[in-house]
Amino acid sequence: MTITITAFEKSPDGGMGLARDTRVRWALEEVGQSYNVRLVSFAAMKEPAHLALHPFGQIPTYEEGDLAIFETGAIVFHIAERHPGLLPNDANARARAITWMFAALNTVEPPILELTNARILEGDKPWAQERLPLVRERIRTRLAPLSTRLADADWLDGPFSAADLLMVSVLIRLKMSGLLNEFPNLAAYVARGEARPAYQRAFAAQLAVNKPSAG
Ligand SMILES: N[C@@H](CCC(=O)N[C@@H](CS)C(=O)NCC(=O)O)C(=O)O
Repeated sequence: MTITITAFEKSPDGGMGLARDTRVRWALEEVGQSYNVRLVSFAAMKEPAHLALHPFGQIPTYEEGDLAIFETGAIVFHIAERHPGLLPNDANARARAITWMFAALNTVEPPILELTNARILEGDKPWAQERLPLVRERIRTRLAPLSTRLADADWLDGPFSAADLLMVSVLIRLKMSGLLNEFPNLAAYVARGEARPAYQRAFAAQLAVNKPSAG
C-alpha cells in the first residue's frame, strides 16, 4: 500500500534534519519501506485539507490507504508495529522499548524544545538572556540520568530500536548548543544513530528538498 507523508515545502532549518519528517523518513528507511512525500507550505498547513489530516496544522502526517495519522511518536510506533526491525518480539523488551519512546518525546524533548523557543521565539525579549541558563540547566537534569543509564551501551535497551530512533532524533537538536558534549557517551550515541545508513538516506532525502537550487 502506498505511504504518503507530509513535510515542509521549505524547512526553517534549511535541511539540517531537525524537521520532524526526518524521524518518520528514518523509520521507513530502517524497515525498507518506500514512501511518497507531499510538500506543504506554512499557509497550506493551516488550510482545511491539511487540518483534516492534522488538527494542529503541523507536519508530518502519514497516510496509508484509508488510514491517516499524525504525531511522530504514533507514526513511528505504527511503522514499528507493522514491520520487523524496530521493536523487539519479546513482550517485556517491547514494553521497555515503548517506554523509552515515550520518555524521548514526553520527558527529554520538552526542555530541549524550550531552548529553541528561548533562543528563537523569545530571543528578542528583555529577559531572554537571563532565562537561558535556567533552560539549559533543565536540559542537563534530563541528560545526566540518561547518560548514566546509557553508560557504555550502544543503544538504550539491547539492539537498536524505535526508542533509539526517537531518542537520537530528539538529542540531535542539541548538537549546536554544546550541551551534548558535556556528556560524551550521549554525543557518541547520537553519532552512532546518525551513522546508520537508514538515517543517512533519510537525511539526504530531506536535504534534497531544502537544498538551495543551483544557480
Ligand atoms: N508533537 C508533534 C510536533 C509536530 C511539530 O511541531 N511539527 C512542526 C515541524 S517539526 C511544525 O509543523 N511546525 C509548524 C507549525 O507548528 O505551524 C510531532 O511529534 O509530530
